[in-house]
Amino acid sequence: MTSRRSSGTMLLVFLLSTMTLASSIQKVQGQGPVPVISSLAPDPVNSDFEVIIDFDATVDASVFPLLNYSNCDWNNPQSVSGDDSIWTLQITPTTDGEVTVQAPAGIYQDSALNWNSESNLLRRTYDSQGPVPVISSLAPDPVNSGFEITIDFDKTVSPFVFPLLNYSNCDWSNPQSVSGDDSVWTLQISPVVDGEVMVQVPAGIYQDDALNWNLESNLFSRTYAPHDIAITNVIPSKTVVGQGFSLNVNVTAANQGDYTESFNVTVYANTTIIETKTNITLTSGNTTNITFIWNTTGFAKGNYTIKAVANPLLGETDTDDNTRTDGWVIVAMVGDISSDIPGVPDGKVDMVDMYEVAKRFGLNYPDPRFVANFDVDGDNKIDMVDMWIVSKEFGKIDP
Ligand SMILES: [Ca+2]
Ligand SMILES: [Ca+2]
Ligand SMILES: [Ca+2]
Ligand SMILES: [Ca+2]
Repeated sequence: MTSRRSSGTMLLVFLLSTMTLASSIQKVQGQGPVPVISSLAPDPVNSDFEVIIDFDATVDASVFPLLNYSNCDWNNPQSVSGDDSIWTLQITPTTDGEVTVQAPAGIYQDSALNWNSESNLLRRTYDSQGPVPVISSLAPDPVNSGFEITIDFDKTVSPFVFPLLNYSNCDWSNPQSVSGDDSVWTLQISPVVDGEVMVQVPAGIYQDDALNWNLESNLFSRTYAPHDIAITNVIPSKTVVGQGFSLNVNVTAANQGDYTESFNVTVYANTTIIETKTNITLTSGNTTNITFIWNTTGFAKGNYTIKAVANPLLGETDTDDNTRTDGWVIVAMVGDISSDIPGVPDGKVDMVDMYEVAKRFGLNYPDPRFVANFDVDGDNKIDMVDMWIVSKEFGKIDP
């Protein structure tokens, strides 16, 4: 009996403890459903987007007006699970900024009549505006040389955007990122010719984080007004000169820039300076003729190439045209002014040379028949003096 009563007590204890356990399980199962809101939309987002609400229990559409939401409207709830526990909802953001959606606690019950607890807070940043790049420069206007511009793209970009720029009357080079996030860059601009230089970032060449395409930038412009002197002509007055005599080198300089300039011009025979003229003043757009005198005393006989150089101006970028090499002069034995090839000395003073002077005897510059080579002393007259100089040397052969 004792043992039977005893086993009956143990059964009771077992049953009681089982009931207690069942009661505690019942309490866990008695917690309300926990809704979860998610979305496949990127963050930031630039348009309407869909959210998925897993209610964790069957609900009907009457639950939606009870949602908490900010900076948006919702519409079109669609049940996407057979038991109406999972729904989708279209969210239409109102203004740029944070959009939130949340299911509050206590708006529906599960089959055991437990009220739901609140969902997670779904957040998205709504950004509907494309970035607006801004181009600026510290360069003055007008500008007289190459200059730097700064482009604030307002978003991170890579160098691939640069070939997509719109630009006119210039080249660009050397893009450099100057902000840690690659949103601000500098670029070197090299104007081509006088006048307006323009640079613009066109719309639609890069996107922000919300995948909005950029808008076009301001139209950046500068007037390129360069300092630019050029030597446009170098003409020696003769191609043959007796050693020790003089000739003229006529140089034409042009001011192709936009400012009155003062500059120096040097004329060379090969690499030897013939003469430098300083402080030549020339107004914008004008030209001037400058006569240099080359006294050939001390120059070895031979063929000389004539070159004129205008010193580059401060800030001048087109310097190639400051040097012009044009024409040549033979410094020859006095009296040797021609040969079988007219006007080319042959190292002999003979009848050919005499004849060239005699044939033009009495002609004075600027008679079109006047030939400077045969005006031996360079006084612009072919006369007895020239005849005399040649005849005095008659028969000489250059050693
Ligand atoms: Ca030029
Ligand atoms: Ca120049
Ligand atoms: Ca000769
Ligand atoms: Ca003469």
